[in-house]
Amino acid sequence: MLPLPPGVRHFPGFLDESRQRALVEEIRVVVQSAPLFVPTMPKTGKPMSVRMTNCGSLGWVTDKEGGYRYQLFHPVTGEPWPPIPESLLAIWREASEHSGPPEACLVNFYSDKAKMGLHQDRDEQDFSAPVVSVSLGDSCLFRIGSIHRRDRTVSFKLESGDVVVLGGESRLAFHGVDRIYPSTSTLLKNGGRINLTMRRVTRLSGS
Ligand SMILES: O=C(O)CCC(=O)C(=O)O
Ligand SMILES: [Mn+2]
Repeated sequence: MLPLPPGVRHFPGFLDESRQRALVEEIRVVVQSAPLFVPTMPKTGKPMSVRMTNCGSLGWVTDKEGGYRYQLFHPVTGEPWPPIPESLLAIWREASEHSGPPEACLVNFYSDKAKMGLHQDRDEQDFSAPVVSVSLGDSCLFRIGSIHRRDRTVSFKLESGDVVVLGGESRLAFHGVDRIYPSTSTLLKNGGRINLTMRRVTRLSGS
């Protein structure tokens, strides 16, 4: 495989099985109060193939009218997002090398056919903090390039328990998920993949 772009760190098996199982239970609790919703693309209103929700003080949402944004409340229930579970905050502390805590954790659920097109994470005000992403359940093919959409990309598999950090030069790198490999994990009873993406949104005061 080609080397990873500078600023991308991949930690295969960062979470052992018992940490993965505990995390799935915590995400179930999050989803009970903040149900998965179908995000839609700005302007066209085309539904994305993933379903999503959030935890944290801010949550990332998108719809036809409002486009990509962070907001304080769930777009369907109108309720504030539930807090980020302590076990996820611990992963951030272990992997981010950043002093401030994450403010948002996007929860993406991929069924067998879901994918995510090449995009940048750039709706945050603070790009000094990395994006820390956790994979649970079925494996996927992840792709990442540079800050220019047309540059060469490298692809690699993400498996359950893997953590990826996008920081430094790659904080704004284009990335996406090309496919899910169904039935490659038994972690989730009904299959599929969960991705948890933690981000800082606002600048830390004093920095
Ligand atoms: O599912 C993944 O591994 C990536 C998700 C992602 O890039 C995002 O939600 O912005
Ligand atoms: Mn992303």
